[in-house]
Amino acid sequence: MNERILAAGTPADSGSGIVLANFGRSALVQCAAEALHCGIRGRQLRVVCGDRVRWQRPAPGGAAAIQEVEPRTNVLERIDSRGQPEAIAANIQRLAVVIAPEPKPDWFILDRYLAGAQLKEIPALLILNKCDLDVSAMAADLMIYRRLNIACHEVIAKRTETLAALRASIQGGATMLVGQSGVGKSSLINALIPDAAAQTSTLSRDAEGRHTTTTARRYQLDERSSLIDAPGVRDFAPPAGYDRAAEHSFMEIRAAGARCKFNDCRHFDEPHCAVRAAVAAGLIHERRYESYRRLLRLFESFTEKRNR
Ligand SMILES: Nc1nc2c(ncn2[C@@H]2O[C@H](COP(=O)(O)OP(=O)(O)OP(=O)(O)O)[C@@H](O)[C@H]2O)c(=O)[nH]1
Ligand SMILES: [Mg+2]
Ligand SMILES: [Zn+2]
Repeated sequence: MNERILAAGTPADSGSGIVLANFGRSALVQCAAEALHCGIRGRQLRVVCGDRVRWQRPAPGGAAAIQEVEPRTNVLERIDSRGQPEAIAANIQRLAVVIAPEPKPDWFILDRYLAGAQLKEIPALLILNKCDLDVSAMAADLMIYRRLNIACHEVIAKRTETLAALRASIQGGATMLVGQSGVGKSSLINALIPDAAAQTSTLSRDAEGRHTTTTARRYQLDERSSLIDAPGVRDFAPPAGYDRAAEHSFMEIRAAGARCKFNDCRHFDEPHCAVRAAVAAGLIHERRYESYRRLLRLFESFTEKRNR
């Protein structure tokens, strides 16, 4: 927080704060009670939502610029089109993947978000929003995640009385809401934080005039807790980063994989593969196995490109 007490009308010349939103070469930084627009020093320095930063005014009364980013406890990353990791948000306590009956769920996106969290050891939970609509078609798929011990909160954003258990589970630290566009991430944040709309400056409207979120944005829930609203996605994949990342992304495949005959088994067509045996026996769900195969193929395609 801001070390200097601000005398009325005199802007402090340095301080620290948390990045609320990043706009490329500038960012909105929460410092004590005020949100400050800051530039970013140099060309190398990159900041993301949730970063703790120090800022300074190079000239007295001039524009503030972020000088350095404090070490991150973790960072959620996605893979870009060249296979490089791109940071989305930092210092996250938990990742909440929001799904809804409408838009129709893409379970592979859900699996890849869970994979991204698993790779960074960030605890994950599911939020099934829009339970005022017919959710019966989702029951079988949701059972897969319940069996993996991933909590799933069934809510209706517009009815705050449905949000009590969810609210209790996001106490302490930052919870990042991710998922397809239109599932209701921003609606949930507005319901959980009544003054979130007042904190908002990054909502934009698309061609049909709908509000849609364009950059990750952090909101204060209470003294100890915050929520990060993320833009909706058409696709998401975590970066590989290290050997066997695909296997490490799927907890049940990693567990079964320990019993494969070969240490370097990819669980594709190798003989005596315990993972394929578990899929055949119905112990690992086929769709999760397919998610694993797709992610492994994606990682391998980037490795092949690099080695070419
Ligand atoms: N029926 C119903 N509609 C909801 C509920 N929650 C949100 N909606 C509607 O779903 C639409 C999308 O909501 P948003 O909160 O903008 O969704 P989002 O996930 O933030 O979307 P992006 O910012 O594009 O990623 C809006 O028209 C909301 O009114 C709900 O619980 N039930
Ligand atoms: Mg939104
Ligand atoms: Zn195997």
